[in-house]
Amino acid sequence: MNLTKEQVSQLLHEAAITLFADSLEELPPRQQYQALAFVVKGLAGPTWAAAKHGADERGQKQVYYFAIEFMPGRLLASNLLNLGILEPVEAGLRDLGLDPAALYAEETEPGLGNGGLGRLGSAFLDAMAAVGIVGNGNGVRYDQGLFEQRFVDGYQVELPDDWLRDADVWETRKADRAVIVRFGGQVLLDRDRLGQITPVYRGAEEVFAVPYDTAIIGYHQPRIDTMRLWHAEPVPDAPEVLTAAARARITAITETLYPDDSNLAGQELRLRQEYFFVSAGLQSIVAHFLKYHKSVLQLPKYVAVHINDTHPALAVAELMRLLLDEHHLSWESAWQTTVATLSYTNHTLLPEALEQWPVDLLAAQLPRLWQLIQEIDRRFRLRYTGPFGQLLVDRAAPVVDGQIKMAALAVIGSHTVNGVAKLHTQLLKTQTLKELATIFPARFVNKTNGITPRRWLQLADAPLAGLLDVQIGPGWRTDARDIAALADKQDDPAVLDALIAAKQANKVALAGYIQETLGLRVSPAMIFDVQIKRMHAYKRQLLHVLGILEAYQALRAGEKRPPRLHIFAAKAAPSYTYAKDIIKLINTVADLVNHDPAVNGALQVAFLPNYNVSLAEKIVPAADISEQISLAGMEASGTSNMKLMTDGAITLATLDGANIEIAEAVGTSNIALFGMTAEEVAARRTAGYDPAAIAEADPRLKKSLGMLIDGSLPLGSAGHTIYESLLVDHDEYFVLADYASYIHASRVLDQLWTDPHGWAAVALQNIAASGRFSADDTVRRYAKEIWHALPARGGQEKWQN
Ligand code: 6GP
Repeated sequence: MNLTKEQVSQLLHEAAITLFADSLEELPPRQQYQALAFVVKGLAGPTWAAAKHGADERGQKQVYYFAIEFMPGRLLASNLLNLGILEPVEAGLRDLGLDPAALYAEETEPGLGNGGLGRLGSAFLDAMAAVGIVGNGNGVRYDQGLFEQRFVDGYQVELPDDWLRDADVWETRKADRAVIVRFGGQVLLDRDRLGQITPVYRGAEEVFAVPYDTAIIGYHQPRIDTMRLWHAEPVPDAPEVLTAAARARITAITETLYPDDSNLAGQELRLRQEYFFVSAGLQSIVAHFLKYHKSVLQLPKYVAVHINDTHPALAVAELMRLLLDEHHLSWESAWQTTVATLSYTNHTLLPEALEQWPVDLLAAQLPRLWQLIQEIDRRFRLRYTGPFGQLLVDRAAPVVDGQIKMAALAVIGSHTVNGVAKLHTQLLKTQTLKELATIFPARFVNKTNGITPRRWLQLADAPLAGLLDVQIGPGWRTDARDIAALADKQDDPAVLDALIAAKQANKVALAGYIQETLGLRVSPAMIFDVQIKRMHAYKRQLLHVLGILEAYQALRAGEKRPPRLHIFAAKAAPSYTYAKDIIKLINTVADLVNHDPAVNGALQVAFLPNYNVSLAEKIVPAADISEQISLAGMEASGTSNMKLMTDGAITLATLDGANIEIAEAVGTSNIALFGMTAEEVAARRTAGYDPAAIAEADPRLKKSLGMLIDGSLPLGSAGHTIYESLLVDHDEYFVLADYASYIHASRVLDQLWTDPHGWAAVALQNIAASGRFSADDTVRRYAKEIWHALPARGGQEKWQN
């Protein structure tokens, strides 16, 4: 798209008048941001409108990505970049005396997810648009995003995230496309004389599902995809007047992300959320499809629906319902059509995250779906008990012991199932979903995750992006695989110096942010050692803390070590008290080391509050070390590992998730690996393990653990809880088992740091090897091998003015 800075100025002034009846100069920064976003939305509008019909008219297959979470991050800069107008707009803003970065920072990030799952969904939407796949997100428009995190006395405090307070400029409410979703009541099956069955609903609760659409602009592409999020409202003009309680029950569906499901009411709400966006999405897809095609039998030829983790797995039964009840297909044709349309990705091996619903709950909320799930279960058992035996089929079936197993439903109702890293897919096939993989071996494939280099490199890391342009030309901006060309420069001292300078610039910026946020003065000359991800026992932030306490003791004993700043950012789920105890621990350790003159300048800890996409954009480019230290066999893939590598951090990692493929890509001499493999962990679990003996044998470790309970760290009950989890409750996540090799690997990095060019050469190899983790490639593989929706010209068409 062509735009001059003069046009930018004119459009902005007009928008200020239109929106706020005030001149641009008079507006507060928040409104200046809104005016700019409004201009950008307008610029994208015609292409978006054309794209909506284009795909249908060309008969191009569309992908619908169903996910209960999306984390798009701030959109303004990303949209400008993708439209190809970042430079003129920034120049125009500067001419007007406005700071582009300050305006971008005015945007409220939609925190409609908890972490990796939601961020991956958004990266995939961005990537699909970039490679020319007609992609649509389908999710939930929560009134409140994930909580805003603050620390009070070192403890996490959760504040509501009222992200819509100032309205979201990017979304468009499409009230005319609303559909009705039904819950509860009774369903009777009416059979007419020809044997056709029609369900009759009595006393069902009707919910109005209103879509809000956001444009997903493809990088330098002439077309735009859509993220559609559904909002729950009472049906307007309904014949019955609803009580306040009935209205509240409806609006609760899209009020908050992830209600506390430790009680039945929370579980019920979660189930209602899941069905709500699945039913609304599928109803609107089928209705739209039939505007262009005659028969629903053609659905799989033109539509792929992807189930992102099990939260949308009810899609299997809901699509059956639509095909049977509303389009009157036979069971066999409906089933064939359903399976050929759906595919499923699993994102976790954690047992507590594998969803199951009590039959009573589901049957009460979704009586018609319960009938269909029973029939799916009955036919599954009938078909496979002969060949595979009762025992195996009982383990694989969707309905077992009064519970409905969503992963089983998803696998049975999909044509393809994938894990998100090689190891993860392997573990799915051999452990978690072993029985289903025995029955459907050909269904299981791997698709390792990816990240978008546009956000993490082009936007977040301008110094490195500029360096790449100079050293290898700008081709990498369209095809991340081109970054590989950087590998040849590893012996060029000028390139290594430039790389060090680029990293330094990012570290200076982050140091400023740390000072501003925590009041902590840090030196950009330190090693920036980063762990950013959800707070969870399996991710082992605790191991990192024990490493800090080891260094603390070493420094106090007079050892010399390169100065290191440990940076954490993480939210703990509000009801996960153990994770919250670890937050308290990190903040308390930070307090100790940051105030001890004996180590000051050599060891510091910064725990930045309120981790989200925007904060990650500040931290990732400034990282020297990327801590990926989960217990092997527990992290499905990880994606912060990929982002940090792309921006030139060296990975300190266990052989878990995608770390294994990162090691393959970069070579084992360019990554610091440590710890047990997944197989060794499994063997150790069986053999038994004595953490107390390990602690006893290592004086420093023993001292660190003692600090948890001897008053040197004022931790309250958190210290005892953590101490006992490690030494009394058998250290479920094998923190102590991997401790010695973790310290060793970390010390190897200390050694490397003393040789700046040696360090930079390793960082350079990491950047050069990161191209294969581009989400563009990942979605191309999904499109080719799962969705069968690769664009005809490989998505290589260029922007037309
Ligand atoms: C996460 C996995 O924990 C992470 O390893 C992976 O990189 C990410 O998904 C994207 O695939 N899983 C979730 O966030 C989750 O909620 C149900 O899984």
